[in-house]
Amino acid sequence: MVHFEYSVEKPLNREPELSKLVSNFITEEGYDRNHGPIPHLNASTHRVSIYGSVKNQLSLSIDDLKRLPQHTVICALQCAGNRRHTMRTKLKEVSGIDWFDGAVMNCEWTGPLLRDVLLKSGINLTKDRLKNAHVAFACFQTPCQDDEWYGASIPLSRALNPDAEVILALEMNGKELTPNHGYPVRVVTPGIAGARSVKWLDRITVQTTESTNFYQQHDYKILPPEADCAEKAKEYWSRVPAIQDMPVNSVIGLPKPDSTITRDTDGKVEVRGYALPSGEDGPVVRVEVSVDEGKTWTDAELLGAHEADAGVSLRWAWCLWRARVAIEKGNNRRIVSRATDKGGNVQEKCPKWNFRGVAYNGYGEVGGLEIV
Ligand SMILES: Nc1nc2c(c(=O)[nH]1)N[C@H]1C(S)=C(S)[C@@H](COP(=O)(O)O)O[C@H]1N2
Ligand SMILES: [Mo]
Repeated sequence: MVHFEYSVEKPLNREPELSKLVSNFITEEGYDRNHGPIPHLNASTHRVSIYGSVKNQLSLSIDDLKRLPQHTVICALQCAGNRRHTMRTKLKEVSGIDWFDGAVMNCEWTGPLLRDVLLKSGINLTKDRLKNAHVAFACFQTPCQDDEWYGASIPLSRALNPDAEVILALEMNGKELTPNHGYPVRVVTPGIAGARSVKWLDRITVQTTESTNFYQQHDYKILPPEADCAEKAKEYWSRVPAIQDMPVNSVIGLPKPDSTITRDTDGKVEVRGYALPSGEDGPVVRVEVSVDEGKTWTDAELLGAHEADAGVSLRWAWCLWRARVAIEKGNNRRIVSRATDKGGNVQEKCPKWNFRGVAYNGYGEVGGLEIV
């Protein structure tokens, strides 16, 4: 069930209900994040050009992309603004859409590796320029709220690394992309903020600098706390790096906040959620839950075993988890969670405030529980 009715007129931004989101390893109904209207493109005429510091410029049709070796990756795609609501309410007001914890989806994406497309073009850069080069993605199909087009870039070295599994996705969960999610082709950058996974992709450019687009230069950056208003932020945009890798994170999806929970006969309640690794450091290896604000922790069961048994790499995926924790009866009880990934990154209690409220990864939390 996909709603297109308002999607073509104004940016569609919405997230699914959290308890539903954490009930399936593969997300069928994910969030939508758009900085402009949603174009409905014709796959038979659409082309992606490969441009910039390449040996041969290319213009590839969707059929050309389908003829390249196809690669499938399961990865979480997360908006850098995910959990902004928590930063806003816990720390201080921030600027941006009031995302709760559902601006993330875990999907199976299929398409050619960006690496293969770049190698087909050939990179035309000397070794020393290669090091800091970027590969930029552009969509010119619709104007955005803050720029005439949508664009982003990632380090070229990441795109050329076969292990990084950056792909030009033609399919999501075994079906062609929907218009909302970038039909007929979008970039998928595992481990990297969703803002770089450009939808309705028109052009790929190998270049020695980052994308000049507004959303790379003046948004999606973790500004220092001194930059506490739009005016002060101005002097920081050019000095602060664009967000690439997302930080380790976990969120509690069940029980729901402000709900009444009946304990099992052993005095325990079930807690469920998702956890995300940091950038390239996945998978998540541990999730812990605490009913006493982090004084003591109980290990959660990680629910990825089935996928891992099936030989699926969980390096870029989220991890769904479940714990049964002993908790005393009472009002206004709170439960928190924290994740650790394979790289040893441990979720912190609370990150520093930043003006745009991006990359919030404080402990997962649920409050206002009445335990009976
Ligand atoms: N062309 C284009 N690509 C885009 C965007 C956009 O507005 N236009 N939004 C970006 C952002 S900020 C995110 S978080 C993801 C959201 O992808 P989704 O709408 O498929 O969930 O797409 C990215 N790619
Ligand atoms: Mo985003």
